[in-house]
Amino acid sequence: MMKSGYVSIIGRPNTGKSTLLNALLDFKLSAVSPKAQTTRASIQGIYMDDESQIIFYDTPGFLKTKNMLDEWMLRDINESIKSSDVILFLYDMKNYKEIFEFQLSKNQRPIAVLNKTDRISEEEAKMIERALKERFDDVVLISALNKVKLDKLIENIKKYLPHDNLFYPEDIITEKPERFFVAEFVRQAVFEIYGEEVPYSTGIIVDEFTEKANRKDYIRVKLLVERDSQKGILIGERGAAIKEVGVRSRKMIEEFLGRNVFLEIFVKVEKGWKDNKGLLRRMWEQM
Ligand SMILES: Nc1nc2c(ncn2[C@@H]2O[C@H](COP(=O)(O)OP(=O)(O)OP(=O)(O)O)[C@@H](O)[C@H]2O)c(=O)[nH]1
Ligand SMILES: [Mg+2]
Repeated sequence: MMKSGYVSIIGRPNTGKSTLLNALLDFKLSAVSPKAQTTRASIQGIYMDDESQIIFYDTPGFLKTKNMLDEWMLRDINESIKSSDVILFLYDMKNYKEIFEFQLSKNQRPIAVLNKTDRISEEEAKMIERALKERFDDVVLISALNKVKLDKLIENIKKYLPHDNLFYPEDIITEKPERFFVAEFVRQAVFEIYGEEVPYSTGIIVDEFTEKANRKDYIRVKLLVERDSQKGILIGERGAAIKEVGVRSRKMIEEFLGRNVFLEIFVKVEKGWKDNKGLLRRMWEQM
């Protein structure tokens, strides 16, 4: 009988949650970058094999909240947890001692997942595994980047899938709207191209996404920054930097959609957008 269930991937920024989702789906769905807090909203990805359908949520890495954007992200994490049957607590070698404060109900199963095992020795891995086993019944050691032991993780999750019906058609990989992925890939490009500060100050709004018969889709994206200086950095000398954002994100968007698009990107200074309810709502609506 087919089994199914919902699984949240929870953890500190940069522990590899989005890398894990992409690896499990064998599809680039979620933005990945070496910088912390790349993911801003939960991303749903649907895994399917002969025995099961697993709906994964990749969530934003959680930190202390400093503004309304952070609070909305935390709310998003909690929403994902609430609707999940299994919670993967993703650790790396730096933060495995940490105890997360999320409350689970008694029919929700936690699984501790140590990621990035390719970066540590076997002895270190064993030591961390023992430490995690004191707090968790289920501990799995993986490398999301190298796709090592993901089958073991899936096996472990399958023990706890509670439902015996399928929630989604077999060939679907996500239910998120295409708009969402446009924003996601533009953000990935912004994280790739700029230094430490600017990516965190940049908000992304997909202003327009129109499909055109016999022509390329038209997509207009607005990048919000907090200060004029950031606008200057985003645009770059003679517009070179923003052009690069366009080139890279268009490539990812086209790969995802499987068709060509016409992408225009604008930059606007919007002081305090991270605390602006109307703008945050617009960002969340595209999700
Ligand atoms: N060596 C190694 N690096 C990894 C592994 N998994 C992820 N990474 C790297 O860790 C960095 C962060 O990965 P992400 O997947 O963006 O991490 P995240 O947890 O989604 O981060 P946020 O969205 O910011 O919370 C990237 O540079 C990844 O390539 C792994 O198994 N081994
Ligand atoms: Mg992420």
